[in-house]
Amino acid sequence: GQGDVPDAVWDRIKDHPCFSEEAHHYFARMHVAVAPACNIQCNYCNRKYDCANESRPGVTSERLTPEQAARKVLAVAARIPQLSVLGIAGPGDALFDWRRTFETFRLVGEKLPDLKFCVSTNGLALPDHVDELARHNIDHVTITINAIDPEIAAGIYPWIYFKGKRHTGIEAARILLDRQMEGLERLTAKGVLVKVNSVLIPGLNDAHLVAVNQAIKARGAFLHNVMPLISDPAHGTRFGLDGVRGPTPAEVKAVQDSLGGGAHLMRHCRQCRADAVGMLGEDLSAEFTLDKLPEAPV
Ligand code: CLF
Ligand code: SF4
Repeated sequence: GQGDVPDAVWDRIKDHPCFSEEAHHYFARMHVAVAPACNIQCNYCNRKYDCANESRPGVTSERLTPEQAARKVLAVAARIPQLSVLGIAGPGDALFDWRRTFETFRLVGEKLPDLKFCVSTNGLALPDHVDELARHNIDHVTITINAIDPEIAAGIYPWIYFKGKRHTGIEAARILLDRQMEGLERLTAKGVLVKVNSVLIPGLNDAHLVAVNQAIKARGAFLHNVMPLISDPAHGTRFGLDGVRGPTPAEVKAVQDSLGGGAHLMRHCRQCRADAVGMLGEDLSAEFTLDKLPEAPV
């Protein structure tokens, strides 16, 4: 093992570039942008671009069908031997349009049984898919949890779309937070390794992330990744957060340091786009656009 990580867990993270800082020097991940739709609205999201929870906002990924995505994964795996993980992280929510996500994993799994699968979600639909995630052998899941207090969450999420109905305000926040916690508890009860991403939004949740860290640790989260809000007016309106700036690197570090006793911290996140390909911090996605893929049937 490594540090205070038991050997049995180390075996499950040692080739995952996000779950192990060590692994990111040796292993590559790729994302396929098969999940265009989202079931919530984050105030910091500009829907024209990728899900800002897991991905660098402000870039538009090429939307793929599951078949196109599988072709792309085969092409990348043939060219990048360090590829160890396939993640689905948007551009919307990976579990809202869940059929596309699981069909992609099914197609890829038939050809590349050793590739690890990874999912990132806002958590609203998560409790409905815990068993399906287990069936696809998905051992790594990320939930974006920006708050555990509905009052704070209501300032981050103006609405959610849940069971055919739109909810707003505190009611929406309560439903979302309950579903996130339920999903986290049920995944960790099954032994799945869960990472929690929190977007640090100065003035909104910066002082609150200590409480988030404690709550997720108590429910068995394996890692906590505090990522900065990327605010760039060039990327258009973030409708609820006018005037809110992104934190400085020093502010991010101060919050991370304040979480010392909580869940393990991830400090090497590169806020990848929803179609990223390569080592973390490297992006070869331009080499694998659809027009460049071989037509091989899958
Ligand atoms: Fe992708 Fe996310 Fe899986 Fe990694 S990214 S779905 S856990 S395989 Fe990694 Fe990229 Fe940070 Fe995400 S560096 S944005 S944490
Ligand atoms: Fe945007 Fe992602 Fe939030 Fe959905 S979950 S609104 S895609 S940032």
